[in-house]
Amino acid sequence: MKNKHKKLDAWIKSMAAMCKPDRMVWITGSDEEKERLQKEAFATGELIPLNQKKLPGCVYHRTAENDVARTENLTFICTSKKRDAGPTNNWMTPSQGYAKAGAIFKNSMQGRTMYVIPFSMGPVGSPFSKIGVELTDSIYVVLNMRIMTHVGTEVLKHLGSNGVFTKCLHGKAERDINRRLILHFPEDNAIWSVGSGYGGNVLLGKKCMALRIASYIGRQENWMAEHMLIMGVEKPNGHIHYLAAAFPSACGKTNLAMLVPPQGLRTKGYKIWTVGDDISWMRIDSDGALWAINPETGFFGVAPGTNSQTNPNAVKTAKQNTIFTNVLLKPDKTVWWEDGDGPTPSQGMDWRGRPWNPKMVDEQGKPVKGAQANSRFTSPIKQCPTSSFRLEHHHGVPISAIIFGGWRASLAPLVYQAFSWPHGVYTGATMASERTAAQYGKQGEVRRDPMAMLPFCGYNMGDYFKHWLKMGSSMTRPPEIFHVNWFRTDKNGEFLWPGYGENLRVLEWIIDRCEHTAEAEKTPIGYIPTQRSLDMTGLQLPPEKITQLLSINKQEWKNELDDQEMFFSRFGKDLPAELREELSALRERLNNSR
Ligand code: OXD
Ligand code: MN
Repeated sequence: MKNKHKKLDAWIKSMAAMCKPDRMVWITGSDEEKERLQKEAFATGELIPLNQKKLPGCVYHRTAENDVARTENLTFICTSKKRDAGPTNNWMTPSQGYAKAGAIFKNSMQGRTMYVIPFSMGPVGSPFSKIGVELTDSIYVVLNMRIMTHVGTEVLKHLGSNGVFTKCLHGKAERDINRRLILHFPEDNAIWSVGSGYGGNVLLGKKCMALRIASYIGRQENWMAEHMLIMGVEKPNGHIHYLAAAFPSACGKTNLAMLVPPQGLRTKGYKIWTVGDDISWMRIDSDGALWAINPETGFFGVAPGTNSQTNPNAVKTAKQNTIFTNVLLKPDKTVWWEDGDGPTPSQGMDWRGRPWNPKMVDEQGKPVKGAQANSRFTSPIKQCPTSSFRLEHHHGVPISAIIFGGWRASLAPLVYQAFSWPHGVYTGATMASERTAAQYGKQGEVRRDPMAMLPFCGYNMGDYFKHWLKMGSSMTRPPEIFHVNWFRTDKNGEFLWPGYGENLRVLEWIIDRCEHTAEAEKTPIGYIPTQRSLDMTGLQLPPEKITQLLSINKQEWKNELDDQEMFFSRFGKDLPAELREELSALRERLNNSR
C-alpha cells in the first residue's frame, strides 16, 4: 500500500537521511513477510531456528552481553523545562537529546535495512487506541512488534493521510553501552532509542510509548496509562469483574493475570480471564465508570521462574509462535531456563552462546546460569488458555477495582481497602517493595515505586498524582482501591501466605467488597477482612497465621510514615496537598487507635 501521509513521508525521509540505510522495507504484517524476515535473520545468525516439531513457530535470539535489561540511567525525558520531567526522571532538553542521539544515529544504518513498522497500541480503530510508527534496523524488533502490537497495512490505512502518530526511531548502532540512549520527547510525540537491542529499550510501543509518552498524552486528554495487569474474575453466577493491578517488577504480575483457581474456588465456579499482564489504558466512559484496554497483543514475560506450578498458562502460551531471548539452548534445539519445567539438561549453549553444563561455577564458585536472569519469552496473548474474549473490544472492560501491591516482609497486611479514592491514590503513591535476605541488596531496604510507575512516568510525578486525583473526582462510579501484600513473612522468614492460585481468595474478598457483600473491619489504614469473610475452603492455613497476615503493627506504621514523608519531600511544592493531608490523617488515626 502506498503511503499518502505527507508528514509521515517527510519524517521518514529525514530520519533516513540521518541514518543512511541501504534499503527501506515497509512492514505489512503478512505471514509471508514473517517467513522471509526469519529466513534472513537465520542467515545472519540474528535468530536461530528452534525444533519445529516440539516448538512450532518458535525462534531463538541472544542479545549482546551488556544489553540484557532496561537501562534506566540512560533513559531520559527530554522536555523544554526540567520541572516538567520532575524529580524522578533523568532530564535533558530536546535539543541536547536530538544532538546527542543524532551523533550516534548518524550513518549508523549504512549497509543495513530500515524497516518501517506502522503499529496500533490497542484495537485498530478504537477510540482508546494510539498509532505509532517505528523505524528500526533490527529484524528481531520487527518480529517482536508483530507479536506485541497490531502492525502493518491495516494500521497504515487507518492512519490515512493526516492521522496523528508517535514517531519512534530505533537503531542498534554499535550496541555500545557508552553510546546508548533511550530518549522521550513528549512535546514532539517522539522517541529515539539508540545503541540497544534489549526488548524494554527497543520495542518502542511498550514502555516508551504505552507508558512514558502515553502517560503524558493521557494527562492532556483525561485518561490514564498505567503499569497494570488487567484480569477478569468470573463469579459462579457468571458475572465478570475486571480488576487492574499495579505491582513493582518481580512481584508476580504475569502470574496473577492468568492464575489458576485453587480447587475449592474452582469447584465453586470461579474462572479467570486474562486481558493483559503489563499495561492498562483507562478512560472514563459514558456510564461514569473507568474502562480499560490492554494496548498490547502479546506477553514479553520473564522466563526464569516460569513453570507448570508457578504459571501453567504462561507455559502453555509459550509452546508455539514464541521468540525466546537469552534462555538456554538445548542440543535438540528446544529451550530451558532455571526454575523452569523438566529436568536440568546435562548440557547446552548458554545465553552467552557458550557451551554450558550444570556443574559449571564462576570465579566466586557460584553456579553459572544457563539462562540470563532477565531472559524472556514473547508470545501472542491469544494463545493464553485464559485469554479474554474482550481483547479486541473497542471500549475494553469496566474496572471494578484497582489493586496496588508491593513486597513487604512485614508492615502491610495481606489486603486492605482504601476509604476513598484520594486515600487510594495516597496508598498507590506510597507503594514500596523491600528487599529480603533472599534478594539482592540490603535487607529491609525500602524502594518506593508509586503506582509501579517510577521508571515509566513520562512527566513530573507530582503532576501525575494530581492527575490521579482529578480522574477520581471526574467519575461518578470510580473503582474501589485496594492494597495487597503476598509476601509477609513470620519470625523465621517463612512466607505466611501460599500465593499463586490461592491469591484468588483475596480477589474474591475484593470483588465481594465491590458488591458490598463482604464483611470488613475498619482499621486506621483501611478496611481489612474479618477472618470469616475470606473463603479458605481447601486451604489448610492455621487461624493464627491468618491473624498474623491481617495484623497491623502501629509502631511499624509510624516509622513507615516518617519514611513516606521523606519520599514526599522530594516533590516539594509539586506534591498535591491532598496527599499530605491523607498522610496526616493516617498519622492521627494511628495515634488515636488503641
Ligand atoms: C517489564 C518491566 O519488563 O516492568 O515489564 O520491567
Ligand atoms: Mn512491566
